[in-house]
Amino acid sequence: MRVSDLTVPDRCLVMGIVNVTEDSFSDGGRWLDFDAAIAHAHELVAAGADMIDVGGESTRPGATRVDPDVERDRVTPVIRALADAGIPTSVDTMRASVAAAAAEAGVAMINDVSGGLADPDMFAVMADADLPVCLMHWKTVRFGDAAGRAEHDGGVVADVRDTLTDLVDRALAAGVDRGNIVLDPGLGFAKSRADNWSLLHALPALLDNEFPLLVGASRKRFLGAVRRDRLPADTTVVPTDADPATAAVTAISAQMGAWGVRVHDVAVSRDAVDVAALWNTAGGYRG
Ligand code: PMM
Repeated sequence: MRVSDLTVPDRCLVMGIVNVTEDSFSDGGRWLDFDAAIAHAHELVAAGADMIDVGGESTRPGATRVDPDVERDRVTPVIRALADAGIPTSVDTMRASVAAAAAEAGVAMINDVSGGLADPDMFAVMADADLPVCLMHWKTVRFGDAAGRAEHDGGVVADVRDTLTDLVDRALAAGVDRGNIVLDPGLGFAKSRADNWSLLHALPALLDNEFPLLVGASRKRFLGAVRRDRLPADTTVVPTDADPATAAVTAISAQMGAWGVRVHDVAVSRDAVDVAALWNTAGGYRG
């Protein structure tokens, strides 16, 4: 399996999210049960997902870390069942042991929000599995504390670029294949609202290298704030209210050449990437 095997020709890939967790920010507890997780994954594929990201540990601000065995036992049966059904998956984990078990279960990609830094064995497992890997930027003093704002010396865009370059170097040194690396700016991870918008504004600069880019903006607080900020202060805004803003980010990211988007509401983001693809080819009609 190579990144190119997952890449969708002529359009941005849509990765649907199935969090097999109790406490993820927008969907915690909904897909903890195996049957519910599988049914939801199938719904996402029917809605247009190209692959499914399966996570067993929440990274929401304030979340406590789950036991490694619990995390493994949440994700591996789901990955195995989806692999048996021919559905490509990624495993969203910061643990080398969980990534290795997921590889054993037939996962197609390892997605590590710590960029390989949270577990000293992660890069070796990535190299050994010989699978596509997503290395995400998360500058933090404490894994599990996405809310803690990090200082990004020299500006967040330069920091993300430099850090991602460093992660690539470490991964390559550990034996990860160059053709297996996907990068992710880590929207919402120890970043202020302004940081997130700066990174989206700078997407062309982040895309200006050889590695495919995954954008994970779905339902993040800075997108919820788009609507909340123009409504009366006492209006309740729930995470799903950010789905239209997420689709807008998807459309623009796709247009700029993002490799993929990681989203909860697959149908609207799939519409958005299809619109971008049709726009770019004049819908196949040339006048
Ligand atoms: N965000 C979350 C979890 N995993 N993985 C990647 N590669 N990029 C992300 O932005 C990302 C991620 C947190 O979102 P969730 O709790 O809503 O799943």
